[in-house]
Amino acid sequence: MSGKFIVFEGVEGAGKTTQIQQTATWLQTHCGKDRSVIVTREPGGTSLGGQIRQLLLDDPDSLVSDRTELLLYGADRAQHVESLIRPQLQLGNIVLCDRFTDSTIAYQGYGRGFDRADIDLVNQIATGGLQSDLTLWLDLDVSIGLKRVALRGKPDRMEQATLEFHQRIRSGYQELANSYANRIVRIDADRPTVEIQTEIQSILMQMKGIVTR
Ligand code: T5A
Repeated sequence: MSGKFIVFEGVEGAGKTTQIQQTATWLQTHCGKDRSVIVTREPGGTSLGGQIRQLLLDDPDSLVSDRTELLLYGADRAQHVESLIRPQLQLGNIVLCDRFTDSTIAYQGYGRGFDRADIDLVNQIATGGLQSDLTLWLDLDVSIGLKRVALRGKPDRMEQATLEFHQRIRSGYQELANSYANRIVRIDADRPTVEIQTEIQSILMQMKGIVTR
């Protein structure tokens, strides 16, 4: 597989969507004419995934059991990897993905309390072993992130969970970053967007096989 797979992670409102869009615009003019930059997300990166996303997030009052939630995120990922991410990487393209396997470890593992072995099994089935080449973890105090998303209106099913739930998720990301320091890079997300974007570009410029000019 000759493409590059770059994932953006973080708590609610950390600024992933904002940064991924700016990164894509910048990368498209710096990664070479023969490659495309693909922006996608989980859940909801495919047509089937869009329907799974609705089931998972849209109705804040829907009763989705924790096990069902875990498997729906896994199902969304399986479809995403097979029908979009892997084919794009095989074409040599750069895939920028808003959330991937670390979200399941952080949210369903640290957040909901599932055993790591169960999470790893779901992730393994869904991805067939595909991992990111680089994960940019936008680290932000959860109360700041939740305030940002609250300004957008009614919270979705995950956003309305307790502060403690979101704090466990942030701790989970910290532990993941400690364990996989070669793959996960922490970025302080409590800064102006332009500063964060400058740091991301600088990280990508140092990464082999991304920037050609
Ligand atoms: N989930 C997902 C799981 O539980 N398990 C899984 O396996 C997976 C894959 C996805 C939900 O699903 C959960 C996690 C989530 O709860 P989502 O709607 O995709 O739902 O949620 P998020 O990925 O969290 O997306 P958000 O839009 O909520 O947050 P972003 O993308 O991190 O933030 P962004 O860029 O949209 O910014 C939010 C607001 O903050 C402002 C923006 O303008 C925007 O208004 N902002 C800033 N403000 C000040 N300073 C900055 N630096 C700012 N950057 C952005």
